[in-house]
Amino acid sequence: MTFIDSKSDGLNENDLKHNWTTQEIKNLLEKSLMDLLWEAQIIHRKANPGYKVQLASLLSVKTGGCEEDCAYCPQSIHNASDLTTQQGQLNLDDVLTQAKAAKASGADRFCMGWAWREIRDGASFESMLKMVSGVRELGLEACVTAGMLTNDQASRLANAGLTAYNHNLDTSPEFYDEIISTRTYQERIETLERVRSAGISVCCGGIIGMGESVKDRASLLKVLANMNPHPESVPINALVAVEGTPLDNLSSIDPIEMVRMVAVARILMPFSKVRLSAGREQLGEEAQVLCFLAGANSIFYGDSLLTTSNPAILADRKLLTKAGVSVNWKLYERQ
Ligand code: SAM
Ligand code: DTB
Ligand code: SF4
Repeated sequence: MTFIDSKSDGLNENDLKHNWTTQEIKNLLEKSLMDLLWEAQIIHRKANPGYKVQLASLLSVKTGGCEEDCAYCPQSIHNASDLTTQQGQLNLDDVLTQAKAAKASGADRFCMGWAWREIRDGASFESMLKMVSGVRELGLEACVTAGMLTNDQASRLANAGLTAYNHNLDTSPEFYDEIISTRTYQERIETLERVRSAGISVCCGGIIGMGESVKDRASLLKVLANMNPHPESVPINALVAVEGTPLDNLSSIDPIEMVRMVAVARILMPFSKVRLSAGREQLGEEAQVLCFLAGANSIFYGDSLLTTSNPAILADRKLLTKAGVSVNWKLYERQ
């Protein structure tokens, strides 16, 4: 049973369920696509009236040279794709210049990434805090993704005004060892708890297309949906298979798999921002529109993700206009 049986016109937090089973979620993932989309639509329109899509821009502040061995990631020193020699670490001015440009293009969230296993105290962390407050002063939401953190670091980030911390679980607990060996699922969960305790919004999602089964996808969604409260933001990435990573020979997923994943995330977590994240270039316009129908209400916006490319800003504006979803158009008009 899902919220489709709800008698009220709207949905409220009391309607949310946090005791999903893997089988219930797998059944949703395998449901007839037409029925799944209909169910996701009903929930999306009840929970998030008005069809708004948030535009979030991404910037890699520290690229490559990461000690973790995530099989999908071009920034790991364990992968032949490591980008260490190509890029350094951006300074405060560089970052704020990019944040201003993102705002001028219409983004209202600015996400900054550091290819670290964990945050360490010192000059780079002090600089991160200044970047967070600088981005907030521009009137943008600020999100950071930088690996594991301590309680003290989480509270300092909260004090600097950080809106959200991104820390993905990536896949199911059962499949995790196939993808990463240098950290545990439990360590990821503990970081997420520290973020939550510091009063920072949680951004946590995963990647599909890494060779996982439908049951693994269901199991990942179970962990996310059974969190109470739900992560405020749930990025759904399709693997970008980068040459030199152990997953570089995997073929792209069927775009409909992405539509299904988004729809089920929407059904399970009605009020969360479901972010259609990496892999949009491989999806094509029609599948992206289906993802919006399925309840995706944010995209990464800007010509690049962290190290790989993303659809061009102009192409995205056209697509969003064509789909008739609303974004913060006033910012566009100001340009
Ligand atoms: N090092 C930090 C961490 O892992 O939390 C932050 C940066 S890391 C690049 C952020 C997220 O990007 C990862 O958790 C993963 O979900 C996503 N990601 C990285 N490489 C990807 C790829 N090739 N395709 C899809 N998503 C990817
Ligand atoms: C997320 O879930 N996806 C974004 C953001 N959070 C940090 C990162 C995608 C990275 C894709 C590969 C790259 O560009 O390096
Ligand atoms: Fe890449 Fe983050 Fe894994 Fe490092 S921890 S290899 S940056 S995904």
